[in-house]
This record gives sequence, structure tokens and C-alpha cells, in this order.
Amino acid sequence: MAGGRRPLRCLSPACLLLAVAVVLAMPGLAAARTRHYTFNVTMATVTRLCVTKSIPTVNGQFPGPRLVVREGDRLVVNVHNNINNNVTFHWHGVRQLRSAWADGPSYITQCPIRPGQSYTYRFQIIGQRGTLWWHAHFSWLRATLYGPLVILPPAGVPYPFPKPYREVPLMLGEWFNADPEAVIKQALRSGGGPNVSDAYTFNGLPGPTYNCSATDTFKLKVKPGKTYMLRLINAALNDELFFGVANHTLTVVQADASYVKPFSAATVVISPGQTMDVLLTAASNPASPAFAMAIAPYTNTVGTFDNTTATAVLEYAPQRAGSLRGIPTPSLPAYNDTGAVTNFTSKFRSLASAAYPARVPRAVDRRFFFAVGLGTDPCKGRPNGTTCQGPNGTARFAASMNNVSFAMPRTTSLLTAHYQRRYAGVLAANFPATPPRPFNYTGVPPNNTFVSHGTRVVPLRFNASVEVVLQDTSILAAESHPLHLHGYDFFVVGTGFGNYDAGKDTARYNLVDPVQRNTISVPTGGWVAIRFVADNPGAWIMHCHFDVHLSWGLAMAWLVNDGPLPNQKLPPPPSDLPKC
Ligand SMILES: [Cu+2]
Repeated sequence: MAGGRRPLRCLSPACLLLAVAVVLAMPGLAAARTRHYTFNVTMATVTRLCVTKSIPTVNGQFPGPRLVVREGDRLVVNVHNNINNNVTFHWHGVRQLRSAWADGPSYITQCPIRPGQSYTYRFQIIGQRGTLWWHAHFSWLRATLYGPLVILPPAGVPYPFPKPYREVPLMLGEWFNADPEAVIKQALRSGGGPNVSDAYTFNGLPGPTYNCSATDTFKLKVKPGKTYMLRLINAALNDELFFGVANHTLTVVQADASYVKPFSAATVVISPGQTMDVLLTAASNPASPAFAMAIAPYTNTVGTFDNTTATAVLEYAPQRAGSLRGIPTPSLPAYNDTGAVTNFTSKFRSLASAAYPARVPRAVDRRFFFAVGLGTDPCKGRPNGTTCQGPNGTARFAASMNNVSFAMPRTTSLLTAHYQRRYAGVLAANFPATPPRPFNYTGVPPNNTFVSHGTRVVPLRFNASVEVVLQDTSILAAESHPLHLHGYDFFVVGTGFGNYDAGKDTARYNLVDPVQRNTISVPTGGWVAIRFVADNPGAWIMHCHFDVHLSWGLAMAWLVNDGPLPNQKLPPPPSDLPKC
């Protein structure tokens, strides 16, 4: 024991009873339990925008089932794949401490679950509370395979803000009339950009701004004066979104399952992969019986994008479908309003309280500088008489970090290769720490925009303190990229526009109360610096959460080695781990 004190003796029945009572009252211990779920992946018929089609679902539901657990709970999810496609599931934002086998990205921590096969994901929620979500992590299947993962605080532990009257998950999605798998296959064949979505959705519903959709409108019924917590999740494939509610101010209290210092905003910005809990207080005397909630894209892409707006309804009194067009709607920023985005994202701070301290790494063992952006592949290798549909019709779209376009292994997963120490032919541990050919990242792009391809990773020793500066490039236009790190939450210690300058930018880092997230957008024509401690052994992918950029290779992976102690080692793989 610490301080050389003698251990306390507790042998009498009264003392033992008291000890049990004390233990049960401790947050996180009393109610920790195992929650069992079954995911039957099946095709189901769904109609949106007057288009009826068969889509992959979990248990026939779209969006998928809501998982509600408490911090400290263990989850056991039995997945049965009954569709004619490979599938895996990722528990987005769950740290997966020493449970990397349950993380889910295909070919990274597991081989896909083949049609007719099953796999059971087993993991525990440790030190996280708020909103996360789950989604498929194979090709573009997450277009319809997604759902909320609500993590309540341990029993008896309050929120660090007044308890809301109701809590409502609000999943922001993207609907394709075509089969999303066909969309990405066609794009990868042609080398061009994929067709864009046909609508944005609130909990799977497009709402009255779209054809045939007035009755497919999400409605949130509210009572005057009551406070509601919206658990926002951006499940869109390829679009960052503005969100606002007419005549109502939002108060942000949580991001990516960590509490933040509350701040108010008329419009929020949320990137694919991110979650945000916002409080909304219903008016005591509303000026209208209903108000619109709206989402619309934020982008600086030079390509095409879904430039539509979806609405849902905040309803004080019942409204007929036909009357929804006249209700007040929020005015969202212009689609390319980077200033509005910067203004919003600059307000995030960790709560950094005694109960929820921000343990920001102050010293750094390993520094990395990753140039993040698009690039090209040559047309050669295409069949005679065909041309590429990428930039200028003379190349194919690609994407990279430090000019390496990530190639998924196909014969095994990175994690299996790492566990077996059989790396040859699977991966190379030589992912570059800095760009191989430095250039003016946010200036005139270089003439040669070709990328290299490889399954290249960075090995890290256990408990290494890591800093990564993610620098956007202007190759084929500057564009923000929502970078998602698996297995960790990181602190966002700095950000800026233009090229990162270690000499002057490092001094301005926030090492006191930086926001902690699992997904951060590298700003358009700018950079962001993140820090984390590599305390979770495994193979962890870090990738752009625009599925199109991930398909083009905007990813890399970290191999975090075991520590010396028994509880610092990756356990053996589960016996039902799928084989490639
Ligand atoms: Cu991207």
C-alpha cells in the first residue's frame, strides 16, 4: 500500500456489509453489467423519394437499433451476416481498451464476416459517456448500416449540467436512390468522382423539401419551457453538415463522448464521424406552433456535391403534412462559409474539471507531420479506347497521407499479422513521419500529383506520447478532411490556416483545456495538431471519414506494441474471429 500504511482489517459482519455498501455506491461499479444484442444483417425494402429498393439493414430497421448502455458496461453483440455481401461493424469512438479484436474495420482488426457467417463483438465502455454510434466498416455499407450508441453516466452520477427533460438521438444521414455499392464501384472503375447522394436525412427521413417526402418527416414534439438534449450524430458518407433550428439557440455540452465547457450557437457544424450533444430549451410562448430544423452541406470541393437542404420539425402543436412548408426555417451559412465553421469549431474546450480532468500530454516522444489530401494515379492500365474520368480526363482520383495511398491488406488483417508477428507480404513498418518531398502545401500545388501505394504503418512503443500535425494540401483544391483515429481519443492542441510553422505555432498550443475527440476536421487550407498517449495495444487505422476519400486511400495505421505488464498486452484473438 502507498505510504507504507498497514492494510485495514475488515472481518466483522458489520464491517463487511459496510464495505459492500461502499463498493456498490461507487460510480461505475454498482450498475456495470453485460448487455447482449443480436444484429441480424438482412435486406429490407424501404421507400424514400418515391424510390423503393432493398437495402442492407440490422434487424430490418433503418436506421438501425439504438443501443443504450452505461459507462462501465460490457457489450456482447452477436452479428449474423444474412446478406449477399461481406460486412463488419465498428463501434465508432469506443476506445476498445485491450479489445482491438472488436474494433471492426475490415482488413485492419478483422477479416470481413462473410455471407452466412457470424462474429461476436465483445468490449467494455471505459471512461466514456455521451453519444457515440455504430456503423458498418466495409466498403460503403455504412450508408444504411448505422445506429446510435448512447452511453449514460454510471447509475447515480449526474450530468455536469441540468438534467434535460428528454434526450433524443438525431442521426444525420445521406440517402442514395442508387445502390451506394454500385456508386463507389463505378467511380473506382472510371477513376472519376462518385455520383452524389439524393437527399440528406434526419433519422432516415428526408422531410418536405424533397419529392414525395412530406410524410417522411422526422418530428420532435416538444413542451413549452422544457429542455431537450439532441444527441447529434453525423452518419453522412461524404458531407460535413451545418445544423440549426429556427428561432432556437443550441448549447453544446458534449463532443465525441467527452464533456465540453458549454457554449451556445445558432448553427453547429458537424463532420462525418463526429457526435455532439446539444441542449435546446423550448420557448414558453412560441411564435409559431412549429419550427424547422435544417441540415445543409459545408464544402470547398471542386467536384460535385449534394447541395440540398433537409428539414425536420420541432413541433409544439400537431401539424398536418401540407402545412409544413410555411413554418419558420433557420438560415444556415453558405455552403462554402469556412469563416462560420472556424468561428464554431474554435469554441470547443474540454470541461477540464476535477471530476473530468483533461490529461493532456505535455511532453512528446514522437512527432509526426502528415500532409493530407487528394492526388492522382495515371490512366495507364485502362482498357483500350477508354479514358479516365478523373482530373482533366487524364488521370484517376486518388488520396493520400504523406503521398502514401493506403492499400488494404487482403490475405489477413493488420492486427492478426501484428499478433502473429508475421509482417512479410502484409505490411511495411516504414510509413513516413514527414512528407517525402516537402512543398508549399497550401500554395500552388506541384506539377506531379501522383501518389504511391502501400500498406505502410507506424510502429509505436507502448505509452509513447504522440503528436501529429495534420496539414491539408491544395492538390486538386484545398478541402477539409474529417480525420478519425480508432482506439483513442486525442486532444486538439492547435489549429490554423496556411502551412504549419513549428517555430511559431507550437508556442500557441492549448495544453490546458483542449477538446478531446476521435474525429477532427483538418481545416480547408490549414492544419490541426493532435496529441495522444499510445496506451492501447493493437492495430489502429487513422482515416478520412469521407468514404470516398477512404476508398481513394486516405488512411494510415499505427501498430501499438504491448507494454511490459499483463494488463498492457493485447489478449489472444477470439475463437470466432473471421478468416480471410
Ligand atoms: Cu478526406
